[in-house]
Amino acid sequence: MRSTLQFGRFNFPWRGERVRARVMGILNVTPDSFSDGGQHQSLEFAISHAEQMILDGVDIIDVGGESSRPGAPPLPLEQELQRVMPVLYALRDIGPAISVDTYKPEVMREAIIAGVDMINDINGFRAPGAIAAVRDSDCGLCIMHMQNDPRHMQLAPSYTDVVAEVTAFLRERIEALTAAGIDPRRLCIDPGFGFGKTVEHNYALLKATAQLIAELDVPLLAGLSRKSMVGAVTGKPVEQRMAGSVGGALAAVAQGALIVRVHDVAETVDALKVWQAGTNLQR
Ligand code: 7PJ
Repeated sequence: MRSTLQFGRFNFPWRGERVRARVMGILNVTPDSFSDGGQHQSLEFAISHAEQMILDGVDIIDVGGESSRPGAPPLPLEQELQRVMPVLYALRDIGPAISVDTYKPEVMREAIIAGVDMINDINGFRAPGAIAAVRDSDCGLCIMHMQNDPRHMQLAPSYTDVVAEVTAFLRERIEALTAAGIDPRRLCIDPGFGFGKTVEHNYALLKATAQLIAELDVPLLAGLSRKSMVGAVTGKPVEQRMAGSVGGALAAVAQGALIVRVHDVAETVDALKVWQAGTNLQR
């Protein structure tokens, strides 16, 4: 029975007694995430943000150059490389595992050369060349479900049975990756909250966390930090969704999620520590 996620320099047990939920901190290197642009300034900002996340107890730093907010236009390859690569090289040996949030095979290849531990693909490695780009590395692969593309995904999300359809999609992608010779221990899955889903779809999927893990036999990453599904339940705008996001992370972990992808690392780490100390629940 597979029970360890093996990715790059790291191994995370995800089933059995030694399991500890892990925190992936979001590091956006989009121009709107710092004041007035400039390559040097953005690198300094990224490094100091990463250093703070390390103090806060982060396990994985997820570096992303392209905004995948609903309606966002795609970012040209050269710009994505210019934003992301200096940050990946700067952070590679800083301590925690390093992940890159990209769906472009060219960025995947460069990131692997830079030594990242995980490729986090919102497109589930569906781009032509994506599987070939990651196959011969040892990095982890996060397979996310998305209906449609970021520009169109929230226009009219539609499913007959969202849990069944997301499960079938993820199963097909796991099969495509393993058929290419990729070790299944490198894989994790993600239902893709907010990516072509209504609030009802998102909560149906969150409630199905344990079922997804059981059916697909792969560890699960949940990313709902500050998303509209949190706003829908709390009635809070994005800048007031921290506590709601921590609540959602705990809901996912309580149902067996291994990794939670968050903006608020310190608060999530504290919540998980107390959660872990106060429960005998086992995966
Ligand atoms: C996710 C992601 C997510 C994974 C983004 C945002 C939008 N990668 N990248 N899962 N979301 N694996 O953070 O609000 O949910 S970008």
